[in-house]
Amino acid sequence: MLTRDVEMTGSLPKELLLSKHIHFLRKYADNSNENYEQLMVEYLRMSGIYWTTTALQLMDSDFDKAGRADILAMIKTCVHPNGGISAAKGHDPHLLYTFSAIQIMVSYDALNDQIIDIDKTAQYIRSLHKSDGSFMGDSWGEVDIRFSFAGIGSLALLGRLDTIDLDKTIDYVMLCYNTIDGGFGSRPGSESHAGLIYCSLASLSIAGQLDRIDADLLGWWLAERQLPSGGLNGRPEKLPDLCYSWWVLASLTIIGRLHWIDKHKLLRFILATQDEETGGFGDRPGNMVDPFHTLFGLTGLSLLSHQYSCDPNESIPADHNTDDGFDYANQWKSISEKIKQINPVFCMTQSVINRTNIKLQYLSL
Ligand code: 3PZ
Ligand code: ZN
Repeated sequence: MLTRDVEMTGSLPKELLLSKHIHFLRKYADNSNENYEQLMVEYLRMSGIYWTTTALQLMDSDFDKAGRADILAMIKTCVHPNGGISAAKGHDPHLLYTFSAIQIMVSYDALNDQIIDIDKTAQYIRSLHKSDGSFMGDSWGEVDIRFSFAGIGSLALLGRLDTIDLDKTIDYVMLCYNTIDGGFGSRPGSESHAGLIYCSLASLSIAGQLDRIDADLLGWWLAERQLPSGGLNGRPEKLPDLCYSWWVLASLTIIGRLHWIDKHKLLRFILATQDEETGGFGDRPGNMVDPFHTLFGLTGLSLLSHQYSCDPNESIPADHNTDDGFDYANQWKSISEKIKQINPVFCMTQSVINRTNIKLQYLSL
């Protein structure tokens, strides 16, 4: 069978370029109102701020206060009378941007700073919940399992999960489950896809219903996403893409099977997607960088390095070329010291999630 993959040749970065990434992201984050307008297209702006600030929080403990006031003021201009939040001022509210805004506010511990009316925003989310348990993204009515996660995740962060019938919501998520590979698609009967698997597992984790899936079958399918380059794809026959490091690794972490992939090979792929000049990460080695892939490069490294530093006795597989310019043992330790722990369900720093009362379920082998 032909494997679609990328070549890992030429001079590719082999170390984490931490200060370059901070510099790259600060161009977006500093003085947010002005720079976000220039650098992040409007229809994505709220999510762009979430990707950028979360990435910075992972690397920089002093980041906190710098852009806080500007960013909270920007969010306030996006809150609609119905409680929904838009990507930018003057745009229509949408569940995805409402979720991004709530994630940003929780990370700044600003839920009670009078930016939103929590009751109204919970009611907005409830208004998008249909009687079959599915979620629409906005009043146009499109249904997708991504919106189920955005709805459940938003309400969990607001402390308002009791606003909806959670069991019914999860029953709908389970309608999108594929018994053939243990994965999930965007709607009932749709093909499995790693991004949608992440959304489904995160929803099941929040609801404490992970026992409804076949974790071994799904873990196997997820581990098969790894290609010879070390990178991961989102479904069979596709090229590797850095953002799948996150969708796949977060999924494997939730089901307690992160060690089913070759983390050393993946480390090499992730580091190779950095841009040595500008900072930031792209989808594949040599490609253009953006804040989205920069966040998911860092979160992938966070999951891998923190799991590794918890288990320092784990050996490097014998088939690893020790001449490849990598000092694996030291790399893992130094990366875990530079990047904070990420929460695999919410994609927010673990210290922020620890401040909340949210209970999450994880499986173990
Ligand atoms: C990217 N979106 O639809 S998007 C996204 N993609 O808003 C943001 N991997 O052209 C950035 N591809 C870059 N900064 C890409 C978010 C997509 C995912 C596209 C992509 C990622 C490969 C082609 C969907 C959460 C939220 C949204 C998505 C997935 C997960 C694009 C294309 C699409 C989009 C934005 C820009 C550069 C950044
Ligand atoms: Zn991608």
